[in-house]
Amino acid sequence: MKKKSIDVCFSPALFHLYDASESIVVVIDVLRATSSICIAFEHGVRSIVPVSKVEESSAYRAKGYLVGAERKGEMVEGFDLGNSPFSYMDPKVKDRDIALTTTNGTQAIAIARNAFQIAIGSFLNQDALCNWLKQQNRNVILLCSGWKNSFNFEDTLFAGAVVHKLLDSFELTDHRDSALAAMQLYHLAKDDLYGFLEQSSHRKRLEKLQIEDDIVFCLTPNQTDCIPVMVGDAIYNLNVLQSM
Ligand code: 3SL
Repeated sequence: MKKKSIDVCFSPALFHLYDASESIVVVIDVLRATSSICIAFEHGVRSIVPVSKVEESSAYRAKGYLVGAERKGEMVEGFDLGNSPFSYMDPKVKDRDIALTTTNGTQAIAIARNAFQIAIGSFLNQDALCNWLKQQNRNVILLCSGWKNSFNFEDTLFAGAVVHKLLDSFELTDHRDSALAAMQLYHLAKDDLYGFLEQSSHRKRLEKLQIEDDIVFCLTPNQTDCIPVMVGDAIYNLNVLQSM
């Protein structure tokens, strides 16, 4: 049987170049939206509705949702949750539905809406995600959220880690070098991801907010087996869906 392909999109602005209609798109925002989403499900969240605007998230409160909003790396005043994975390690999130907006991650999810399926990836669910992707018999596009439509290192490094892990089971697309580039970058960085990111824009941005702990945590692989997937307008934990 012909192998399925794996490809990397460095930025939401490039996503129109990809045909996602028959592919699984893995949305990646390592620092920090997709890491927080993975860890939220690990702590028992029922669903997360990703929305683009702060006001949209706020409107969900009336429907009984917890509401989350991040802008400029900080929780927006008046919301229940921001974008730190640690804020989702709280019994108050268990069994709750959450509406969430973040600067880049939730926008990237919106851009991927024409995909056959959307999954959420981060170092935190790396192996569970890769094992699941191997079983799907679908082309895979790894969509890096980047920063305001520009390339960033951390999302590309995770995309590279996934390409590296799936190389035996998938083939690289032959008309683009992004998957190869992501994997080669990952090989340069893999022994010290935190150190490799020292000069990176988002590490510096988050360090100004004194949240180095978030960065270290988000770069630590395999802290959950949750595979968040989009069903309709919301993200659910696939493991829970499959056990129903
Ligand atoms: O861009 C995003 O979606 C956020 O993850 C950015 S931040 O890490 O909360 O600053």
